[in-house]
Amino acid sequence: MISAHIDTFARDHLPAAADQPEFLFDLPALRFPAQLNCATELLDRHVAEGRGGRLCLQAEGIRWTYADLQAQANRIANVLVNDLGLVPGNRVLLRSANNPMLVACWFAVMKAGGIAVATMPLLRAKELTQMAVKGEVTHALCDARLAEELQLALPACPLLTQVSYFNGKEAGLEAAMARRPATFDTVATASDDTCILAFTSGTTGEPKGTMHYHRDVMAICACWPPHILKPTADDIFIGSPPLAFTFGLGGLVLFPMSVCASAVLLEKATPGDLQDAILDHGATVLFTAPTSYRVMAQRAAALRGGTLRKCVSAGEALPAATRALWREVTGIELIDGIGATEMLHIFISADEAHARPGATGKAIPGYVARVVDDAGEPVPANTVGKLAVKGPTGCRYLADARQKQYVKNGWNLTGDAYLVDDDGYFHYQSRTDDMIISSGYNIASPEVEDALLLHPQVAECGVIGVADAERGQIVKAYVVLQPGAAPTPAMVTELQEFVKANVAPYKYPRAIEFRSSLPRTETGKLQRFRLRDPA
Ligand code: 3UK
Repeated sequence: MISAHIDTFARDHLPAAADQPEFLFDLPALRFPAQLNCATELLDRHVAEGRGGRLCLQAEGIRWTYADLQAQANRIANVLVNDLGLVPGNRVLLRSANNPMLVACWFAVMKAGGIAVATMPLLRAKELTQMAVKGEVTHALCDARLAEELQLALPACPLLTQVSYFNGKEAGLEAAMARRPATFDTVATASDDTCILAFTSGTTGEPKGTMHYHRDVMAICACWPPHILKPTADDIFIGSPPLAFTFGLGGLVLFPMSVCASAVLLEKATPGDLQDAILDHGATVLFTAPTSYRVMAQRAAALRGGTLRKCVSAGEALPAATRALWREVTGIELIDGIGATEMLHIFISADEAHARPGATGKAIPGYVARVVDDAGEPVPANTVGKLAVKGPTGCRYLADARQKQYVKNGWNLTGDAYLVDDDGYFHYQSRTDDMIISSGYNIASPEVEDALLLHPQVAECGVIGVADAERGQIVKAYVVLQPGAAPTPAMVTELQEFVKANVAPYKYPRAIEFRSSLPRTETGKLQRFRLRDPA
């Protein structure tokens, strides 16, 4: 395949062939041509085939058609190439809340043959520096309102010399765009040219950069959406995950655009904001995290019988209690799916008709999954082991020794403990390092959390193992109560008895501490390690 990359950094730092996962392209939709640019497929094609007038993106005060987005992306691509000296293969850091300009910048990078390094708005200078240095980032496009942390990072990023700001009071990127034409010849990249360097939201350690090709972007559009989500061109997508989190990029940009639908982008997407925006825009497809569904459920009766028809949960295990609550309040069965930055998007899921409480689902078309022991051998049904998966996408860490931990014998090992039931459904247990061992019993943190969440006074909770002289570890729960509930010793006893009545009594939390909030990543994941070690 003929790479369009002049800057060969990505290709030079791919994991060795032997350390890469096996890739599967069994579905007809996964037979990609040698030359492929995802911007041609997701954006240019719609305009070329006469769909340029269709609505693409909405945000506060903004309505862009596909033709509008293409024109913006083309102007930015011209600025990148002609003003900022970008050559194909260069890495471009993107820093913004979810808004149409961020999407235009992302497509501009794709069109120019660059590699997008999208970063979460809440990241600080230290993390931005780590990513820019590791990715040898040369360019940055940044929302002016988030300039401060990037500017603090720049002195430590000698290669990052070309920075342009948008959405600011001063004429930055927009002024440069106005001087450039709205046409641009999308670079003819190879289908295996890297176009995304996505850093894992990781709960510990140095961030890992995962590399994804143009064909990987199209592969995720060909697998989960048509088989599980089944969207139409009239759907209006909405959600909370940042576009720097591949859950958000897929759910709010790639998937809607793959069917010529539209998306509503929210810079702030608390559960309350989300609910208001769903009603205001008549949104039909919602992407958010399990905790957000739980909080939204309190007011979500207003959504019943409305426009919303599909609700997707990912990022963390979906408690059966949250699935039941959402269905009771809204009448909608949640679509759960496990994805990972390494895999780009969801690989095990179930549509509404096949949803089972407590199970994530089955491997989606295009992927295969199994549960293995420490030697990599499949374990029998109903036995807990490590989740192993293969498909058209997979883990390629940028120059990282941890590649050998994630990929073994061609399988991607996600770090999750799972079991498969007699019907082939995959049941999440915990992260493999979140198993609590107390008096010789294996106890999965999420199982205890699920049991606590069934109690009406529990808003949120996090369960960890703490060292104990007698039992090795004991189960400790951090609990956020619903507004108005009292954090009393009587409540501790009540919650303990409640758990004992719902799961095997040895799993009950011997210690309970009340908190006003729990530590979470920007992607909504509970940071159990911060409960274990607050420093
Ligand atoms: C956990 C889940 C149980 C699991 C992601 C959808 O979360 C995403 O990517 P990350 O790299 O984290 C991956 C890890 O998160 N997880 C995610 N979804 C579920 N656990 N049930 C789920 N439904 O530990 C996994 O290994 O941040 C999710 C799409 C794209 C993504 N990047």
